[in-house]
Amino acid sequence: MKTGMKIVRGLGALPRHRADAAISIGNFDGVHRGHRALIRRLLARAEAVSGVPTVVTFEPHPQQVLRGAGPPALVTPERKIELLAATGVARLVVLPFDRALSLVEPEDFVERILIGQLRAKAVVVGANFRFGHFARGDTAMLRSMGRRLGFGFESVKLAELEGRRLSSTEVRKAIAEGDLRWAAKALGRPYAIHGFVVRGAGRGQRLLGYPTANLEPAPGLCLPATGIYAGYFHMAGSRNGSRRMPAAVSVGTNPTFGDNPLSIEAFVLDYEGDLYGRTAEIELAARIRDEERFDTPEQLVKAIEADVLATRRILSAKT
Ligand code: RBF
Ligand code: MG
Repeated sequence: MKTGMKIVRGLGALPRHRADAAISIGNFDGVHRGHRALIRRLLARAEAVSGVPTVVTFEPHPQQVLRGAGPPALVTPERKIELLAATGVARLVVLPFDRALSLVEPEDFVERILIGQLRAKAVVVGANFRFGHFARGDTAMLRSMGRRLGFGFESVKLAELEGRRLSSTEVRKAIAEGDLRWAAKALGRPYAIHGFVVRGAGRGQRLLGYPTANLEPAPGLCLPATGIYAGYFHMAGSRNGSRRMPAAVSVGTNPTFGDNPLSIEAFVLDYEGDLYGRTAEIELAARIRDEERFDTPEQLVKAIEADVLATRRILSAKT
């Protein structure tokens, strides 16, 4: 993974003698294949204008400020930074999004921030990009302002993947519907829920013989439809580095045992040991079935046995 991307929080933190820039602006939630295609165009334009390839993003998500809630996130802020750094972007400018910024007219945003502060010589955005007060700014405005004020402009068409638009919104929808296969294709990696392993009911171990690691997800993350999935349990920072292990994953309320809060649980294949208290990720590769209410724990055990076989089959077909 390429490192060395400089993170600049707020315009006040920009270097005093700053170089010209080629800029992409957006939320980049998930850093999916469409984002990476856009960033490849950014890198090409940056080269052409000898500018620093720069991504400008907002925190919190503008909808958080404008509507009181942003969309569920596809990655944690830390992971987004790692993924962006891996694309070869040299600088990430994180602008705090607040009321005042939401009121800036799009022409002022271009003149004061993109040109005045960031010295934009090229701007590359997705075709659906909107910005400025009332989201009045669009690609047509950027193109004509570029001609007038002397920066290059390129808009990148939104791609489709298997008849579905390649956008963060569609990836969120796919995850919420349980279509983790499409989500993985769109992201270029399986969707991963980042979190912390907490103590569960203990029933898996005691009653079923299938102990599960219960994941408390990081706040704001997109959660999949309830159901049983094939995936991986990935624990960070163990003594022997990070480990990625096949897992059969349940997302649901364990209806066989009455009313329970939603839990995200991984039965980690071929592993014995304690996973409590760890930071971990559960990667979801594909959905196996709906969660069911069984009459007896024995029936559930039979179903889990079949899920484990299905998990091995699905995961081995992928590698
Ligand atoms: N619980 C259910 O009530 N219905 C299910 O269909 C179900 N399927 C599961 C499949 C797998 C692979 C795993 C690991 C768990 C499943 N569970 C299911 C959750 C189970 O009830 C839970 O792990 C224990 O009750 C311990 O919390
Ligand atoms: Mg458990």
